[in-house]
Amino acid sequence: MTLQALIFDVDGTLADTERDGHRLAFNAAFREFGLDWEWDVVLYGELLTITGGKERIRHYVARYRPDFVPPPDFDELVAALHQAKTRHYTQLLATGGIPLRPGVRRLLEEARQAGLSLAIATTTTPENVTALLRHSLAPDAEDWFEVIGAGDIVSHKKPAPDIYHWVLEHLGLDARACLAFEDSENGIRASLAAGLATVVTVNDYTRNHDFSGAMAVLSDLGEPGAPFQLIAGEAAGKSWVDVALLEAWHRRQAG
Ligand code: XBP
Ligand code: MG
Repeated sequence: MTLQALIFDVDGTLADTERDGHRLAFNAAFREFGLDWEWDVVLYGELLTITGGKERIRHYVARYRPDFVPPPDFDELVAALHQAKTRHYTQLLATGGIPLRPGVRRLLEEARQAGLSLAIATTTTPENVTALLRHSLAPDAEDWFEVIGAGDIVSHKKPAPDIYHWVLEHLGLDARACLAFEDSENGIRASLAAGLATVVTVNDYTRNHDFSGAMAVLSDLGEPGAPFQLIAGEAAGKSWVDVALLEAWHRRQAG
């Protein structure tokens, strides 16, 4: 089976959006609502084990704020907080706040030229994906992706495989014709459970995660003149990820 599509996670994979993006937007929303909640860099790393912003807020209240008595309309409060967070986050992206990770633009462009389909599988809110693609990749970048699976369209977020199943179904492809790109343990658990060979690029929040089962674990996708570091797996002697390396990985996975 030939390689036909690449499926990308967003947060932490396309761009380092968590520490100086989502985290700041959550804090801005809390301030806007007069709450004294402040997620510092270390605490946010712990909170990232819970995927999804609304789920993360609920987890924080349950685990870290025993003093907070949830009002009867807590569900609405969480929804409103999360809407404000999305507004702050997309505003930050609109000012060009967050660049793509090394090699991402180059690989996406090369893959398109090679005729591979591109897709996205993420737990983040659809507006966040659109804003990142538009402002950090290209004004028309949404059109580069055949399928964008995001947020609440599935009821179980990563590490459940549901979002990957949804994307594969909409691509009309078997998992064996695709490669996934992830940055976190929850992410690779989801992609592997959907039967996808997965390439991992780590970041500061995820470098100590368990990436058992990954095709390769890299510092980043690398660029000519700025090689990746190979953390686990095999990379055919290459120092940046290109379509030829993806095809080699894909052949190896097919056995
Ligand atoms: C990472 C996440 C997201 C974001 C916040 O998603 O867990 O929840 O931190 O997004 P992925 P929302 O790596 O799968 O893209 O607040 O919009 O839920
Ligand atoms: Mg991620």
